[in-house]
Amino acid sequence: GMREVGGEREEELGRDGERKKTGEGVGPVSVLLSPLSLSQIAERNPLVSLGGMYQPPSCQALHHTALIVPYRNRPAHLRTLLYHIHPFLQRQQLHYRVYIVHQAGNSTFNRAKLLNVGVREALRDEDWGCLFLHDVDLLPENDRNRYVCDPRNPKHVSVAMDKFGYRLPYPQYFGGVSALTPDQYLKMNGFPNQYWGWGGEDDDIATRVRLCGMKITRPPISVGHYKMIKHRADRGNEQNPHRFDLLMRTRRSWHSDGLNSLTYDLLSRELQPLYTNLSVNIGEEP
Ligand code: UD2
Ligand code: MN
Repeated sequence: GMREVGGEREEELGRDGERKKTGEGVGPVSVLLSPLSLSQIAERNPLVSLGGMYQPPSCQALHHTALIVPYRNRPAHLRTLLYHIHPFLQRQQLHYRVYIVHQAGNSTFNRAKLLNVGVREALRDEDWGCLFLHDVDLLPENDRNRYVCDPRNPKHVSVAMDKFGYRLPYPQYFGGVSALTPDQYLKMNGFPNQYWGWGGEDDDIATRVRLCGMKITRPPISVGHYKMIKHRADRGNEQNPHRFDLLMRTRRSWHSDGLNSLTYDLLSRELQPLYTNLSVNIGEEP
């Protein structure tokens, strides 16, 4: 997005919505800010293996999804996402792995560049059929929201968030959660690396989709329901004052700025019980 939705305060999500144990077709699910520690969450997910990987034990998964999360300094949100998303993905019987792409250091946050790093690193591990690019603070509320790709077109998934009154804020909106096959991602030269700070990068991505001849698909509003954990603006992710200028140049820049111009230093790759942590130095705004 380009404009901020103002005045959010930090507060707990509502009452405990302890959900049903079994998965099939339960429809809407409720979410809560996780009171559990990482090790308690890991205990509850015994089938998740080191690095945050899962394969259904009694069938051959049809879908192979990498969940990629741009991240810095949101420990409570990360715990809540993991608490919620592991059971959610297991109910879908996917083969999946969770990647946290951690921007090391204090340079201005760069969400889209972190996503590029996550994709490149994830594809070193496996031939993923689907890349799910996911904000840390968004929790899917409906089990019918399948974390698989549309083979024809990039999919924007978080179409109905509580913070926007469960509607799309504007037609080209592409923020939050999206899903692309590696082919779709390569075709658009990945995401822009030049957006430092808050805003604009998602609109650039939506423009790229169009410029390279694809269309954005979306699930029905009732399926693409998400709760965003309320939060303040982060230090180090101030509104990007260049975003409007950058957006006017997308048509000219997308060929040369993206996956083909991506540089970074991978500082570490740690296999945690619930996720693979990629700590990366992505440099700073020139
Ligand atoms: C909106 C979009 C988001 C992105 C952003 C503009 C929604 C739901 N999401 O999010 O996709 O387009 O606007 O850049 O509308 N993060 C950290 N640490 C930080 C800063 C950011 O981990 O210090 C990550 C985290 O995954 C977070 C995401 O970046 O969810 C987006 O940042 P945000 O949540 O502060 O921005 P928001 O909610 O306005
Ligand atoms: Mn957010």
